Amino acid sequence: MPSVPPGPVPRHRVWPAAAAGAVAVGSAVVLGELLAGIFSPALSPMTAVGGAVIDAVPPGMKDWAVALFGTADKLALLAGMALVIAALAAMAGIVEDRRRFAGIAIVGLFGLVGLAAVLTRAQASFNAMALPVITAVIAGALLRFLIRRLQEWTGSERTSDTEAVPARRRFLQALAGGAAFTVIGGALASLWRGAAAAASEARSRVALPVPASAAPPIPSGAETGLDGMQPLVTPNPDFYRIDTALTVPALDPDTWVLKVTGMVDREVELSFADLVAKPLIERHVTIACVSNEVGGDLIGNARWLGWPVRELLALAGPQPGADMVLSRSTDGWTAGTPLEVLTDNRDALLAVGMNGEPLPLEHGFPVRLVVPGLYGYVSATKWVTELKVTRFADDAGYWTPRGWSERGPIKTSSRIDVPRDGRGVKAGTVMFGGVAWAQHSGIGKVELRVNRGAWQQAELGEGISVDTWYQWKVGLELAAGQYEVQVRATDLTGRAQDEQRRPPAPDGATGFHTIRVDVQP
Ligand SMILES: Nc1nc2c(c(=O)[nH]1)N[C@H]1C(S)=C(S)[C@@H](COP(=O)(O)O)O[C@H]1N2
Ligand SMILES: [Mo]
Repeated sequence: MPSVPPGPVPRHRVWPAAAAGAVAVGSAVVLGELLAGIFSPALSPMTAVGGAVIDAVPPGMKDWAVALFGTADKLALLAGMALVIAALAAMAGIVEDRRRFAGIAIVGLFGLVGLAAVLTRAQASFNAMALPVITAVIAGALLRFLIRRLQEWTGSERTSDTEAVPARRRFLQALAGGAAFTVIGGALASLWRGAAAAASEARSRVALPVPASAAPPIPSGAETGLDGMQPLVTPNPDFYRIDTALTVPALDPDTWVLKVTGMVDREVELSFADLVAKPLIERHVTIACVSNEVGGDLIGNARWLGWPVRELLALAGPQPGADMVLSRSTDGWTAGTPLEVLTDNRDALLAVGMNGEPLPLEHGFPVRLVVPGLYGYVSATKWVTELKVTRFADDAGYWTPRGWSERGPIKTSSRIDVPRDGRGVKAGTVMFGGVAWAQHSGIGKVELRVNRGAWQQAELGEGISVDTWYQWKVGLELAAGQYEVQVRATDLTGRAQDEQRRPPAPDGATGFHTIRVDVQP
């Protein structure tokens, strides 16, 4: 790099330095918003900062803003934030050009403000905290890069004529690239944000009906009460999320329709209003992902409100020969479910509610399928818009041609949650606890063994139903030392969980969850 002779900063460098600051910070903020759009709208740093601003301004000023901008008040706030950020970023550019790291310090302050805003939000999570940090780090790096290019250009202008023109071009190219990313990415991010905001708004207007058949009450003996156990009913924000959707689909319940097509006597169309007017039932069902490793956490239990799928299928009248329902999501994703499972007496639901709320956007708003006993990839279609009655011989769900089995009944399994793997505990009676599941058959018993010794029966919590997981606990007498502890579940028909270790592909992992326990004197 050519050395820069000392002297006053030339006036013509102020504007390019300001532009470099604005472009660096703009690109990083846009990247943060795009990442939020991809992972979850709830992670958006701009939304967190905006929310904190709304909470902080005095009520009088809020009224004034609403009076001035009407329903565009949120948009006005975002535009205002963008202006303030651009101004501070331009300043950071100018400052960084004069004094190395001074502008980066300003950018770091931005990151801290974003982080503080996230921490004031209700859904503050580790992931949400990562985004402002990533944004600030990238902004700082881009700022340094652009200012370096700028200084190479202005430096070379004073030292060599031949270097100045290419150096200028390099700076302007980097600047233009960043500006283009900011504008195009920003437009994309605001489109996503608009769609997600509209869907959230529509969701907040949904009033779920009272179920015609309420969920059976949770038995008092269902929870073991052991410290460190996962909640028996998984709260929505903690529920695992798996899907192929790059951005969360944003559907409008007012225009949503579900079509029943294919091998049926009559095609049926169902609107959201039609659906919620049906006699809905509410049930606890534990759903699981086929990718869940033994001992993994891609499983959750919720109280789902919905209409039995068999009632809808009965209206359409499946034709003889049909053996599969291909459910399709608005984004084209599909699952192939045996027709039999959707027409037998189990509570397979077209669900609209999750734990007393409309489905969260990430979990399929406005309507998804929930089928007790089957892995999600062959049953739990979110944002569902079509049920095609067909045959396994003619159609296949999304994952089947990609190496996963055509059929995916959930395998009986169990997990040790207390103590955590590798954790040290005190010698004496060591309490163990966890969950076990055999959806639609129910759990009959859970046993533990230490260092491959004899199986010892655990105390089994009362199940909510055969379609949910069961909690269990047991105290074992252990002297100081290192132990390997394994768990095994047996369903109500007497079938024990498969001992053979197999990976998740092609139809679900098997083997015993095994933990190490370090017992201290
Ligand atoms: N539209 C759509 N629905 C989908 C999927 C998907 O990729 N797209 N994935 C399925 C899989 S593999 C699982 S395990 C469950 C997960 O549901 P959850 O994200 O609500 O926990 O959704 C199912 N429904
Ligand atoms: Mo899954």
